[in-house]
Amino acid sequence: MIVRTLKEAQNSERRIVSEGWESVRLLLKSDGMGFSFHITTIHEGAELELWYKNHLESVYCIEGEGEVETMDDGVVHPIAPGTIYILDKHDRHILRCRRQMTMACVFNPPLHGKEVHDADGAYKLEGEEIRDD
Ligand code: 9YT
Repeated sequence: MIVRTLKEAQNSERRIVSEGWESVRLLLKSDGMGFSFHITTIHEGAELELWYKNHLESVYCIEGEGEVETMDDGVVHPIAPGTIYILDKHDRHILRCRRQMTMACVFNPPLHGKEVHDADGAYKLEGEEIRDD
C-alpha cells in the first residue's frame, strides 16, 4: 500500500505550477496503477483551452465555481462542487474559473509527473507515438 498526504506532496516535486493553475500529483505512472491522480487548483479568472489528445481525463469539482465548454458544439456546462466532467472523447474544451476551484483529476494513461500543456493544450506521451487528430 502507498500512503501520501496532500500536505507533504505540496512541499515536494509533485507540485507543478503553471499559468492559471497548479497541480499536486499524488499518484503517478511510476506507482504502477495505470492512472494518475492529482489535486488541481484553478485560479480565479483563468480560461484554459485544453485538448488532451493523448489522455482521458475525469475532473471532479470539490470547491469553487466555473464552467466547461466543449468546443465542437459550444455547449457550456456549469461546474460547482459535486460536478464531474469526463473527457471520454478527447474532447477539446475551455475551462473557465469564476471562483478558485479545487479539482480531483484522474488521467489515463498516467502522467509521468512533470507535464505542462503544449501549444494545443495537450500533454505529450513520453516515448510513445503522439496522436495528431
Ligand atoms: C482540469 C485540468 O485539466 N487542469 C489542468 C491541470 C491538470 N489537471 C493536471 O495536470 O493536473
